[in-house]
Amino acid sequence: MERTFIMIKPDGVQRGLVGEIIGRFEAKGFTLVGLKSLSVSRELAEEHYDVHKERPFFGGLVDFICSSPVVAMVWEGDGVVASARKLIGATNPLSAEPGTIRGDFGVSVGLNLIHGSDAIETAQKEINLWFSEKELLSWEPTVNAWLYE
Ligand code: ABT
Ligand code: MG
Repeated sequence: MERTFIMIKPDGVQRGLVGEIIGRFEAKGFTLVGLKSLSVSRELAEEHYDVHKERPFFGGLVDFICSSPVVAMVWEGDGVVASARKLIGATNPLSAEPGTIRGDFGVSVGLNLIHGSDAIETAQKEINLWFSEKELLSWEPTVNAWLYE
């Protein structure tokens, strides 16, 4: 079953949006298989955003992610990687559609509340980076019988 890595960034946690954001993934019908809150080390943040390391915003981005606690999660379900990106909305919250997390709650690119893996391959890499095997569950909620034909 497909899995994706989702992180509520420091601004989402500080603004008290953790419950609201988790609720959207639950309501959609995805399955929570990993969840923890943590203070992110520079090493982890730099590895996570490695693709952006040559960009001018890299240093500030790493500072931001390490600035206060985040909530890291793994969600599972058919097509969850692409669907989660849709629930999250465009990178710039000002152009994100209403009804998406960034569209409903965000106003700036630097503080865009939440991260979601951008492809199945990236998801696998990010899940391995943020979670150990034993922190992840393997289970199927009985409600899934009413979600998938
Ligand atoms: P992430 O889910 O955080 O990876 O965001 P997303 O994939 O939607 O957007 P990308 B392009 O990966 O941006 C990564 C983080 O970098 C921030 N950023 C990006 C800037 O601050 N300035 C910029 O010009 C760009 C392009 C936004 C993302 N994180 N935050 N916060
Ligand atoms: Mg990205």
